[in-house]
Amino acid sequence: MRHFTSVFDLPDLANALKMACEIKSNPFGFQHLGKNKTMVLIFFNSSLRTRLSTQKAAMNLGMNTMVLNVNQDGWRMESELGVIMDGDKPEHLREAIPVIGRFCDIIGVRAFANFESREDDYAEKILNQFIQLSGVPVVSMEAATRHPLQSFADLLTIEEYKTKPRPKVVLSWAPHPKVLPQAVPNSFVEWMRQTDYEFVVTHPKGYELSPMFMGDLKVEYDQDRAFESADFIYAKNWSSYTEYGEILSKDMSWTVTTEKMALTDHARFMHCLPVRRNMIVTDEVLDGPSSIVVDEAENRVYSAQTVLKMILEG
Ligand code: SN0
Repeated sequence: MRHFTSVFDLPDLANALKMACEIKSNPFGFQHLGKNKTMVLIFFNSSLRTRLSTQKAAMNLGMNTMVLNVNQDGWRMESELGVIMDGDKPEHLREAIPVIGRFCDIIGVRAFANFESREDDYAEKILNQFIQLSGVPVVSMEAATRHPLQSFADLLTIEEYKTKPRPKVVLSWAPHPKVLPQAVPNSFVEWMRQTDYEFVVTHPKGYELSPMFMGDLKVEYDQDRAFESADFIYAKNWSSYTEYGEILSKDMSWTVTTEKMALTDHARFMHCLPVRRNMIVTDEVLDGPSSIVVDEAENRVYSAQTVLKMILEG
């Protein structure tokens, strides 16, 4: 594997999951792979778990890491071609990317959707420039349309907690005060469709995800029906794809509550974090025994480490 931007970059998902479990039980077993290798992590957007877990994963493999927060400590970067650079952006991605590539062996990039144009976001303009211009392997740490390291950790967590071979997993939209990308739900759908789980997506009308991710998957618009006999509730907010970047609803009747969790089959509650308490989910659910959000976050280390190990092994 050279680059990692989606589930389809993994040569074999079942094998990758097996490797993640092995790494989790023996995290320092492959330290030789990263000796004298450097990973640069570039952030165009904020991060807590992705930054720390990816650095930890690289360090577990014996790598060195360097972090650049582009919009805080770097030069502001232009990404459009053919512009007269007379504004507030002194550096162009076309030089910055190959320069960064000369300083390291792997680049991790976080570049969210910027919601100026759906076409540009869904073309993954920033991520693809890194792939084209850096000369080194590139790992997505959440791009405009996907968050594959998160979904890998989510799948690993479900595998650890499932009590039946074919659990019912529900992705539920929930309200949020701000415009959020579709990357996490897109990716979650993409990874769940690679499993044989019973998988249900529920959201209010107008929040349909891109057909590119949903394929022939049907939406259950009744959240209560979707929750019936579920084993895992994966809550997430996203903004509209069809009315791109719009907030169409803040309907608090979609918040995950103890009453809603009671409709499930003792389901576990999952969220990628950071989570808006008492908007997405009540304190009672998040602080209660069904919540596995911290274990889910811990697994970010092992999903990243599996990916980095596969890249280091070529
Ligand atoms: C990001 C998102 O894609 O939804 C990252 C999740 C891993 N989440 C946010 O930006 C949350 C920001 C907020 O204001 O709650």
